[in-house]
Amino acid sequence: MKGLVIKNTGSWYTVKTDDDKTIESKIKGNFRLKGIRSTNPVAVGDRVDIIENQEGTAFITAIDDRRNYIIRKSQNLSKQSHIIAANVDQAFLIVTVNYPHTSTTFIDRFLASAEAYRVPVVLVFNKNDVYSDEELRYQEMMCTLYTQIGYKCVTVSAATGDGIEKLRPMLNGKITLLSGNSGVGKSTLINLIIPDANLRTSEISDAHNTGMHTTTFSEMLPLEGGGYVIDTPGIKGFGTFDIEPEEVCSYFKEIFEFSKGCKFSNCTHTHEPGCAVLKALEDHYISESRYQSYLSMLHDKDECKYREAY
Ligand SMILES: Nc1nc2c(ncn2[C@@H]2O[C@H](COP(=O)(O)OP(=O)(O)OP(=O)(O)O)[C@@H](O)[C@H]2O)c(=O)[nH]1
Ligand SMILES: [Mg+2]
Ligand SMILES: [Zn+2]
Repeated sequence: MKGLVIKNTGSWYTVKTDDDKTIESKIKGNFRLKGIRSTNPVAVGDRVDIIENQEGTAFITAIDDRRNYIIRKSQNLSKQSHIIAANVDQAFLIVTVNYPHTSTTFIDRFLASAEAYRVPVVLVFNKNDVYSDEELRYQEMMCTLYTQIGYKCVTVSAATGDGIEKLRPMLNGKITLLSGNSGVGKSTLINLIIPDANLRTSEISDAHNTGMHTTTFSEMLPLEGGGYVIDTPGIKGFGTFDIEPEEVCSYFKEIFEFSKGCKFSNCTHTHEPGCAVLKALEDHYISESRYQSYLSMLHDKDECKYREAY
């Protein structure tokens, strides 16, 4: 029997079968996935084969090839990865300019990893009901920056419902992953879009201005008009990226465009003469924050080399 993994809590996976039954399942045997050392061999969004057993549960016996996946590398040296979800049509990155503050480095790292796996991203700026004029101006600046690069940006408030109607048509019939830092309002937004989802939410900490990691497992929720949204645990950071320096640039859309004009084909856009990226940065066609994020990802590779040497 075939089905879709809609929830994963520890070693149990909730599978929705093609004839619309929901069965708690466990993995049978060892799945070896090419090249990925993952803490979860099966992820929410995976299409799987299952065999039912006498206890009313089932064994997962095979996984279909993935169209794509969103992965988070662990921050420690184990180099283990966690697959947040597989086979998604798009991701909504929920961003808050404050309560908690989402950094541009975090946004850019998310966008770069989504580019790497070819998942389109929409930036959803939430909590616009609580901001000062200054914070709203900053939010607008961010929207302008990312719109110019080519990302769709939407401003909403899950508290007042402002802007939510803009999200609905974008969700219809698609599998959409919601991601972002803890406390930005992912679960609150889903509760608003799917009233009987009843997802747990909790206030952010006053002392640290960060979320409490309320959602601990990814979960796929069906939309009335077809499609799914996936609620995910808040992420702090992405750990390091182990990608070749020449490759980093291709995950920053606008930097990549300018890099075509560089004098040297192996230009790292840091010091080389005739670098079209540095020129564009100087002329403010590339933003300082995006360039800093680019440098931080180039640097990841150095860190990895450094670590491997010891
Ligand atoms: N003022 C205001 N508060 C909001 C808004 N959206 C969410 N919140 C509040 O922010 C807090 C965190 O919301 P959650 O939905 O739990 O955040 P989350 O992103 O799911 O967090 P994790 O599950 O920890 O990743 C809750 O107290 C929500 O009520 C909003 O638009 N405006
Ligand atoms: Mg949550
Ligand atoms: Zn260059």
